[in-house]
Amino acid sequence: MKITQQHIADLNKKEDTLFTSELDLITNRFAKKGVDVNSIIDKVAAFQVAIPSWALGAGGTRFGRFSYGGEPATLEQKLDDIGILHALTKSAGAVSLHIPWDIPQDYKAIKEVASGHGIIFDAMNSNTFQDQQGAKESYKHGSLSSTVAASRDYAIQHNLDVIKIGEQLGSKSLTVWLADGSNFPGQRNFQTVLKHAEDSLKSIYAGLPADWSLFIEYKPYEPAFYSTVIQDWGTSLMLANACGDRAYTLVDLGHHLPNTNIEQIVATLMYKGKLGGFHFNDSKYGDDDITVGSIKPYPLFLIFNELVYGMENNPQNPDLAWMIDASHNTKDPLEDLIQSLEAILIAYTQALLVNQDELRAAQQDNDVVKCQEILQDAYRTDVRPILKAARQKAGGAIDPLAAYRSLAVRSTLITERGSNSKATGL
Ligand code: PSV
Ligand code: MN
Repeated sequence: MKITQQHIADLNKKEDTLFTSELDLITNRFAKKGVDVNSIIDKVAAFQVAIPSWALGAGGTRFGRFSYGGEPATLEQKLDDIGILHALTKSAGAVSLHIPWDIPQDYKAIKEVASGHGIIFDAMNSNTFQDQQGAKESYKHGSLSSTVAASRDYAIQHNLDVIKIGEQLGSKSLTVWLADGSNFPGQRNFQTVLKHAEDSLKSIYAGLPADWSLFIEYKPYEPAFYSTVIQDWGTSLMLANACGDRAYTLVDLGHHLPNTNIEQIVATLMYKGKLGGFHFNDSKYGDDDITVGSIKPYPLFLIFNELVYGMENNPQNPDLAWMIDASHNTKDPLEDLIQSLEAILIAYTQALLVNQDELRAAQQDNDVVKCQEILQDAYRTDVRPILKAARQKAGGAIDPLAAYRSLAVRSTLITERGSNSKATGL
């Protein structure tokens, strides 16, 4: 199924144009505070988030997985699904591939499908957390940090192979998430595994093309339950520094212990020019991978407040590779992704509404109450009319979820692909 510009135009015509008067109210209110809503509309329209190739099917847990029906069974179909998301939202113009789940068979054809949808290939993701069929070495006792030298070499080679695949697609970055860790005290020598991880990452970095970046993701626990080799942002930053200038830390919202001040981590990394990638999701307990903004929208806004400050004030930090890293256990994956994209853009827009100069002055005056008022005035603004205007301007649907439902996308996909087709991934 392909959504055409005509579909969008017809649906937008039917959309309630009430939002324009709501938009006028916001524009006038914030103009008085020295904030230009028209320039915010342009920034929001330009914001693009990569969709991971593993997030287009219904996810699951180790206890079970229930397919949603009409799931994309091939990489082409996954790109088609992202094409649907992008046509509706105009904010999903990139895909992040996971290797070996999605190795292209015909590069030329895959690139054509992607460019036909206006999709670029963002960060490539390696997978050294599972043994693949026919694998010559096992990751049972770790990969880049394994006690077994052959397993380390095998994992390094896999990452170099992923780079080769990415080069053929036009990608410019590699994300390494290392699942290595231990389940029992005493099982590993912490210093030895850290040294192995560092040496392996340096070998991968040495094979990185000159215009590529390396993103090092961290996570406190899971799949290992006692220790994880790259458990926190400090370890990730240390390893990135050991590799070189084009190695960065990647922050995944779900990869923190409860109550961690993620906005402060973001600020620290950007100040050092070392925040490279960002994975969006939300959680109640751990790495739950649920819809962005569904549990903790205020912390998400506070994180965006620091991201916006960094984007505007830290030229030493590169443009970020944004990606949604969520699972959709009981929802239509495409509807869930539309909801996540909406939540991301809402938090971004609210952060853009903060008058940074006014905030800086209140901070300087130690007017704590005013600082809070400035932030919460932005956070408590219903910014959805700004999102609608941005999408309309970019040629997307004013209300993407309503458009998705009125175009009966899921039932069309089920008719085209059947109700038993399954997407690869977790
Ligand atoms: C690990 O939990 C992670 O966040 C990494 O980004 C992986 O690549 C992704 O999830 C999918 O397993
Ligand atoms: Mn992630």
